[in-house]
Amino acid sequence: MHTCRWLVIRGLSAALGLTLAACGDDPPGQTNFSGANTESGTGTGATGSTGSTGTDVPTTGNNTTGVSVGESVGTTEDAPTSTTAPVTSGPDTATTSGTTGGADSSSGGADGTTTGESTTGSGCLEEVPDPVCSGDDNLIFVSTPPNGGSDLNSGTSKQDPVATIAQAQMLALACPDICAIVVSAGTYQKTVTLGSGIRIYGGYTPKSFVYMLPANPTIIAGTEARAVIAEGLTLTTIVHGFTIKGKNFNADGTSSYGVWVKDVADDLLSIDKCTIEAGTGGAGADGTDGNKGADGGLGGPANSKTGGAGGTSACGATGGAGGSSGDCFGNPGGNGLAGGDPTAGGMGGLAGKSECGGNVLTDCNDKGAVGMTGMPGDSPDAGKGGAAGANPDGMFDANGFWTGGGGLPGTRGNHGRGGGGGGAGGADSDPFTCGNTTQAGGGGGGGGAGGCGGTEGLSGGAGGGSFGVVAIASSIQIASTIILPAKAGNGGKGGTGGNGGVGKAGGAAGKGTNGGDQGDGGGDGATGALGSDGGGAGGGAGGCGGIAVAIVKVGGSFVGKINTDIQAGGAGDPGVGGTGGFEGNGGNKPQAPKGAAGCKGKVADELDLP
Ligand SMILES: [Ca+2]
Ligand SMILES: [Ca+2]
Repeated sequence: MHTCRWLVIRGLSAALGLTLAACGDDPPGQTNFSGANTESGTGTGATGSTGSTGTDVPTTGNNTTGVSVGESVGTTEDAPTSTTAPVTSGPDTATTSGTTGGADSSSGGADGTTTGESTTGSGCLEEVPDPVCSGDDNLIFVSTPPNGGSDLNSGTSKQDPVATIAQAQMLALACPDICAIVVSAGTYQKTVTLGSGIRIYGGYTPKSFVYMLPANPTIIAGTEARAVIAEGLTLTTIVHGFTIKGKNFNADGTSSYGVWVKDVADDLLSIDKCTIEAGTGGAGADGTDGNKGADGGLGGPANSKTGGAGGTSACGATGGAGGSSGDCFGNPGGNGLAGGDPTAGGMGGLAGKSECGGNVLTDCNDKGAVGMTGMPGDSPDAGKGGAAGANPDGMFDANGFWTGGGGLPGTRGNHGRGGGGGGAGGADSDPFTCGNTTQAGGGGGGGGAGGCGGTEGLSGGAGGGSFGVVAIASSIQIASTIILPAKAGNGGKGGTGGNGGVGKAGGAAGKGTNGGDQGDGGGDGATGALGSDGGGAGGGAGGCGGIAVAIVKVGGSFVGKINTDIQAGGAGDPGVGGTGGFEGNGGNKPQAPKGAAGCKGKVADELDLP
């Protein structure tokens, strides 16, 4: 193997320390350098007691034992430090080679070969970056703050790790060939958006950066709906050795996605040795309840011969106007209306017959007839309950987010119909032989307005999905990874349908004019008729439960799997339908039907969606 080693040659003074890089196989020189290294190391070991670098001692010691890389640990680690700061590197060199190096450095004199044997027998790790063995070059280091990570650091050495994956990616992308990122154990509380060409590896021991995956859980904890985002990658991108935890949601039907991939072709993204724990989907929102319909207005009273006004209505379910009477006529009441709804009834009452003949013999002892009462409005039809959503799979929208199967709202109750106006009384006109008088009838009362229909209950929202990996228009590879969907959200309850408004009474009638003889004069008008109640609205359907799926392939995506273990999540329960509203605001009146229950979510290892 072609190894590079950084070697420090201690000259006459530490201040003039000279650093050389030696590459390849050069046994003679190497031995000498190594010897020099050990010597200078031991020599400065005394100086090493200056402290700050003292922490390196156990670290490097662990390294050596952990991965048993041996000699190159000391040399590789020392070099950059001594390069940047020759003076302070003295202790560093001393400590590392002093402790681990005693035996190692001597064996290390034989260079790569011996190093390989003294480790695992196969040299540096090849599956992942191995800074302990290969040095810090071309790597960006990440540790949690307790382990020394800070985004003010350079990130270019074990001793100088940055604290966030975002900062590490920025630094890695600035490297000439894009540095790989090595991340030590701990929880990184932030959703990661992968840059194109990023290779990021978890599973390293803090400080020493020995790779030991199971022992070093390295966690990316999502802080939004998606924990890891990969979109539009055009270079090979690798995520290795992480536990990826989707964020848990409780409400608003929010879905949780562990790894979300969009527009990544050609297997450019590989996910290796990860554990993907999806978060819980949020419960769907409850449907909004309908409102009670407005009550009708009372019919207006007649004013003597003038008919009363029909009751007013917010929805056009007005009462008919009462008929008015005048010289030798009486008008019928107007029809009540239902605001365009097909509610029947509410015709105005007929007017009373007038007695205005001019026959001096027969037209004296007569009187206008009483007006007829109008018809009350009929009961309107109730609204219908909302139908359930029929597609539990839901769908992905153009932005790549899932929405569950939605139910329908209920429908509005029909409006009641205004009562018909009362007919006016007939007038009476008598010839000169009996007074030559004309007396008007009474006006009819206005019909009461109908109640408005209740407004519909809206459907409950679908529960949020719980997704391990979602690939949209992509082709990716997953290897040696465990995927665990969680519980999807339950569907929201359908909204309750509103009650209908109350229909109101018609107005009082007017009396016919009378000169004193009860056998003569105008007829009385009729009262307005009662407006009918508004119908109750139907309840909204419940929302569908969310789905829990380990791998979703959208738009013909491909997800290659090697040694991938998929476990089952839990489907969201259907939301119940909302109850229907009552006609006329309750009592023993008819009730509109309830909305249907939502569909049950599903559980699947894999699901293809358009
Ligand atoms: Ca008459
Ligand atoms: Ca008369």
